[in-house]
Order: sequence, then C-alpha cells, then structure tokens
Amino acid sequence: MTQKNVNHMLTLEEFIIRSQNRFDGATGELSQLLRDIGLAAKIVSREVNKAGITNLLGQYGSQNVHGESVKKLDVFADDQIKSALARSGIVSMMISEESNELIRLESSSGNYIVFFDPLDGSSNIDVNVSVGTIFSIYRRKSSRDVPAEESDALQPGDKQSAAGYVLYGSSTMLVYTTGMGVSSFTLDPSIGEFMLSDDDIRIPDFTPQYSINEGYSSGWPGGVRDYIAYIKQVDPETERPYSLRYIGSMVSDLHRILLLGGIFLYPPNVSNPHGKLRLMYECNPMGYIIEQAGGLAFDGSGRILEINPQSIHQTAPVYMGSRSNVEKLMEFLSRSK
Ligand code: P6P
Repeated sequence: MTQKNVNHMLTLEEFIIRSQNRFDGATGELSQLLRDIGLAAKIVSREVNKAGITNLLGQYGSQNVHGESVKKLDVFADDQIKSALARSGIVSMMISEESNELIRLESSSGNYIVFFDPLDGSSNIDVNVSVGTIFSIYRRKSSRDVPAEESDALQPGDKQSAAGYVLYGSSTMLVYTTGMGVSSFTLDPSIGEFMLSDDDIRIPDFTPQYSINEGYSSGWPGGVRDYIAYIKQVDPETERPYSLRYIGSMVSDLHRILLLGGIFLYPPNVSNPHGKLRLMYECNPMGYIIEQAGGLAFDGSGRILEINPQSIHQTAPVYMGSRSNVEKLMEFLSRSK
C-alpha cells in the first residue's frame, strides 16, 4: 500500500466540517448526524473493549427479527445509537436490526432516516473477534410537516446520503462516504478522538483472495459453485488458487477487502434462499462504500444499490469487492443462466 500525504492530526469533526460544504450545503445537519454517530461509536468501543470485565458478554436472552439470539452488547450498542440519533433532533425515523418495527421520532421533524446494524458479527464477541456497527442514512422523501412513513425509508441504496461503519478491532476505526469517496478514521483512546487515517481509500482492482462460508456450498447457485471451483485450480499465470479469508463478521471481512482487495460472497443457500445479509443496513451501506472506493457490489443479477426495497428487513445475495474479481464471478453467473 503506497504511503499518502494524509494529515493524521485532523479529527473526524474537523474533517466533516471542512467537507460539509461539499455534501449538505449550509445546513450542516448531515455533518451533525455523522458527529453524533461518531460519539455513540466511542461509547460502544469503550464497552466492547472491556466487555469481558464488565459482564457485557453472553446472551441477552431474546431473539431478534431474524430469529438470532441477541447478545448483551447488541442491546447496549443498540441503545447507544438510538439515543444518539434521538438526541440529534434531525432524524425522523430509524430502523435497527434489533427492532422488528421502524421507530418514528415524533418529536423530530428531521430530514433524515437512519438504518443501522448496531453490532454486526456479534456472535464473535465472546471469542474476542472483531465486530462492527453499520449505518445507512437517507433524506426523507415526504414533507417534514407530516409524520414519516415506511415509504420514506424504502429507498434504493443509490439514494443514500451517507453510509459507513465502525470496526471494533485491534483498533476502533470509523469509515464513511457521502458520495465523494471513502474516508477512514482511527480512534485515539488517549484523547477520545477519531483521527484521519485515509481521505480517499481506493480498493485494489484485483487480489487473489475470496471470502465465503464454504460450509453452505451445497446450496449455492451453479455459477457460484463453478466460480469457486475455478479459483481453486492451480494456474500461476492467473494467480490461482486464491486464498480464503473468512471471519464471519461482514464488517471485518469487507474492511480487509476494502484495503487489500478480493471478493466477498454471501450467495443464496438452502437456509437462506434469498441470501442472509440484510439489504438496508448491511448490503446497501457496505455496497455504497465499496463502489465509492472503485469496486463493484452485485446481487447476482444487478447492482445492489439499484434494488427497490419492499420491506425494511429484507435480505439480498451479496457479491462485492475488487472490480476484476467481481467481473470474473459475473462471467460464471451469466454462463450458468
Ligand atoms: P454465516 C453476522 O451474523 C453476519 O450477519 C455477517 O456479519 C456475516 O458476514 C454473516 O452473518 C456470517 O454468516 O452464515 O457465515 O455465519
């Protein structure tokens, strides 16, 4: 990775203010929202990093809308982000992976709607593997004079005002885009500030690495099986076989791919015939970031960001990462149709 001339002394707040006039004009509302999410992320990071000491590990004792067991830290992170969004006064509705129904903030006639996965990959928490928060921000379509409706939230990913994630790993990083490229920030715990790490991340065009749960291969579409068989063949000229990296936390797998390149795949399988990952708060925000960094994000038949959503918790197949990697997969998918 080439060294860039980046001002590492720039904080998230300073960077947002300097960029503000490029994406939301004089209002500054989106800037405020990003800063509020950054604050919630610092609080979640503090608890994630000491979960083993503060009895925040383990099951919460309930299941979410997808029938998955909820961890204590899921609930903590969910509460922190909901509070930050409610305090902002500029969010009219929010949708969390942890809440069956959308949440209207009647007190706010805010312009924005926020989808979020408060703690993605939370099954990894108890074994100290990286997890993350994912967020996706839209401007509401209806007038601020009337309560926001579900139709305000069901917009294709191309309409996102901003999207990003926080990765709670060996360091805590916040990565976001407002449509003008991808920027990353690293939390300096000694001063409690996110400091600029990269102001224009570009995903490598090709890397011989792939990320998929091979355990579900029997249920994959034929084109995916053919592609995976192809990348396992020995051919030094095309850098095959590729190596497999799979953490089981979408944010962690895609953060690696954003920086090093490769392809992430979560195809339909027997248990998840429409894919497992959630369109509005996993596929769209991560797809927006990957595309803004120069990569591709497909659902097997078209761009993920062009899917017209029908429900707030719907899932989608996911194939995203380096342009050449994804284009090779698409060749196999189109052959098998
Ligand atoms: P599997 C975590 O539960 C998650 O939603 C994503 O973060 C991750 O990529 C995927 O599910 C892992 O799913 O079926 O491989 O365990």
